[in-house]
Amino acid sequence: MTLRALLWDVDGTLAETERDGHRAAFNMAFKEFSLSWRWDVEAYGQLLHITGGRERMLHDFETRPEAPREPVERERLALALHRRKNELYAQLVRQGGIQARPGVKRLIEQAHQQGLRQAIATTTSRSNVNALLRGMLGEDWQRYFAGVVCGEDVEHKKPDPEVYLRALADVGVEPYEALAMEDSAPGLKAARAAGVPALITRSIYFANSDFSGAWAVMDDLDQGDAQTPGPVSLDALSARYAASTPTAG
Ligand code: XBP
Ligand code: MG
Repeated sequence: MTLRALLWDVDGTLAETERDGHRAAFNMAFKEFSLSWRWDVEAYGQLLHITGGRERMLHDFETRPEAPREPVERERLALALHRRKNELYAQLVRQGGIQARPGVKRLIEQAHQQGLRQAIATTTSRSNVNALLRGMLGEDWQRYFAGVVCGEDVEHKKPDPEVYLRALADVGVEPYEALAMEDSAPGLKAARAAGVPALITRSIYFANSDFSGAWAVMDDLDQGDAQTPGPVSLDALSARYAASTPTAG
């Protein structure tokens, strides 16, 4: 197999955005809306199996006597909270609170220089991707990516493969010519269902998840693994990819 494209997840993969980014911003929004509940670090980890911030809140409302009873009201509240949460998240990111994970910028840069196609394949909102990538790669961050597929662009979020199928179409390669860069179990499931091998870099919230079926599992791109010791370069990844079979993912 020849590696021709990298498809990047955002939350947990490009940066540790969940615990001190999204979670903190959700709690700030709850407070602003005079809601009594907060999501602590552990509880948020449990809630992460619901992908999509709005969907996550709607799920959590089920357990909150304070939440509106009518479905329409619940939707309205979730939408308003989510909008505000994303503004607060962007502020946190702009303040410099969230850094790229080790090796991420190096690999994006190398892939760009060597002419690989790259896309973003995420469940998060476009405004969040914009805020994060501007800080990480600069004002013209879009030049690195042939496609940016976000939560708003799909009918079904991860673990559904839709986001990966769209990203593949954007980069114009076959699933067995791409590598999904992921951190989570729902992300791995989505990539595999699209036929794309996945390299997992374990993030805080998915440190102990079962990643069987992944193409590779690393702590991060500076550390690598036994087969590809860090710092992981694009050349090393391409060589490993060339030696694997389409079913290896
Ligand atoms: C990320 C998500 C998102 C973020 C919050 O999953 O599930 O919901 O937690 O972003 P992945 P929004 O990394 O697999 O894409 O509030 O914008 O949904
Ligand atoms: Mg992720």
